[in-house]
Amino acid sequence: ATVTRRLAAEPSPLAFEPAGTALVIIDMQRDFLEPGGFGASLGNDVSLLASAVPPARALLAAARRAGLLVVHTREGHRPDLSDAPPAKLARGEPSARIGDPGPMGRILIRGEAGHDIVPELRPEPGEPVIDKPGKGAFYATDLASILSARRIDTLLVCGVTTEVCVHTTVREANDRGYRCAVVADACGSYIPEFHAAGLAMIKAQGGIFGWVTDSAAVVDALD
Ligand code: C5J
Repeated sequence: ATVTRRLAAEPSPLAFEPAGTALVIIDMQRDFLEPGGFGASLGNDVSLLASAVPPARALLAAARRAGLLVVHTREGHRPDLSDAPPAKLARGEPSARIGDPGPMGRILIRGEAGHDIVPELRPEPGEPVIDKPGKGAFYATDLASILSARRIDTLLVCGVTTEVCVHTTVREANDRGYRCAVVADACGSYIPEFHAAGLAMIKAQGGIFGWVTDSAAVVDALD
C-alpha cells in the first residue's frame, strides 16, 4: 500500500507518494567538485561545493531505503565535441577549455575521470544516469521518458550548482508539470550569494518554481 509522506518545506509542507517521487542528483561530478576540472578552470574555488556531499549522501541512502527512483545526471560532451555548441566552447577566458587535457582527463568529456560522479555518490546498478550536454537535465536527454514510464510527478532535486544546473533543471521540470522540492543543504554553488538567491527564487511568490527543504526533513519524511 502507498503511504503518503509529509515533507516539511517552504513555502508550505509537501505531501508526496514515494512511488511517484524521484530523487534527482545533479552533476555531482569530479569536474565540478575537485581541483583540476571544469569548475576550477573557470577560476572557481571548488572547495565551496564540498558541503553538499554529506547531505546528498544521506538523501541518497534514505531514497534507496525507501525504494525511490534515483536519477543521477552528468554534464559533459562527446569526445569529438560534436554536441558542444561553439558558443559554449568559446565562452570566457578559462585556464583550460572544454575538451582540453587536464589532471582528470579531458575537461567535461564523457568517459574521462573528471566526468565521473564523486565516489561518495556513485550510482548503483539500476539507477539511471542521464548524460546531458546542457545545464537542464531535460534538454536533449531521455529523462522525461524515464520519469513518465514510472509515473513520477514529484522530484526531490539536489546537486551542483544551485543557480546553474539545479535551477535550470527545476525550471524545465516546473514547466513540464513536475512538483520540485529543492534540498538546500545538498546543493552547492561557487558563489554563496547565488546559492541563497537561487533557493529564495524557488520558494518566492507562493512557490513559483517549487519548494525548498533540507536533507534532514527529507530523511525524516522517508524513514
Ligand atoms: C555549471 C552545473 N555550473 N552543473 N554546471 O556550469 O551547474
